[in-house]
Amino acid sequence: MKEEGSKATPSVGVILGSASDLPKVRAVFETLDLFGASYETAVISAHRTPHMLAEYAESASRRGIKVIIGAAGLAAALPGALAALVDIPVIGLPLSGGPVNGVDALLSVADMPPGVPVAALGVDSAKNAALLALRILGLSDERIRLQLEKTREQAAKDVEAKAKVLREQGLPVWEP
Ligand code: RP5
Repeated sequence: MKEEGSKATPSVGVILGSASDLPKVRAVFETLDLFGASYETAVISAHRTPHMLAEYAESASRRGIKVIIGAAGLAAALPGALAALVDIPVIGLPLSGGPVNGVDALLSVADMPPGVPVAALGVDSAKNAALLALRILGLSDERIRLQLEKTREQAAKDVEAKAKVLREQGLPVWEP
């Protein structure tokens, strides 16, 4: 095993089942960056590199990674296999592609046996995967919690601003 050195442990592990998943996972990195959350990433396949997966699970637990996002397509065993080996919260991000376009990945991530929980996201819901990870970090990080609060408030304002179009179209808009 390679020496991991004295680098500070990042908060989030973002694990991709394949390098080909990167375009669909990009929003995870962008969202974590927006919040200044620290993360590390790797390509680890539950089926093709199972030993590396076990090694990563052990390393993440030992170093104190706080939450893991596992993103994979097809028969997406990655998040579940990680969850089987750690007590860290694991977020499963099923990815589209293949003959049934992500339904296989969605079911593989969602239908975990009792005792091995994975927080299953929607297909390609990369932004939500990051936001859920941030909410977990926000439990013990006041800066992130406050930034999440602001983001939620801004989202409400954005909806209101966009809804103006109904009034502009002369429609009878209900007001609270
Ligand atoms: C899954 O198989 C990966 O997560 C990816 O979505 C899919 C195809 O992988 P590649 O053949 O492109 O490496 O395990």
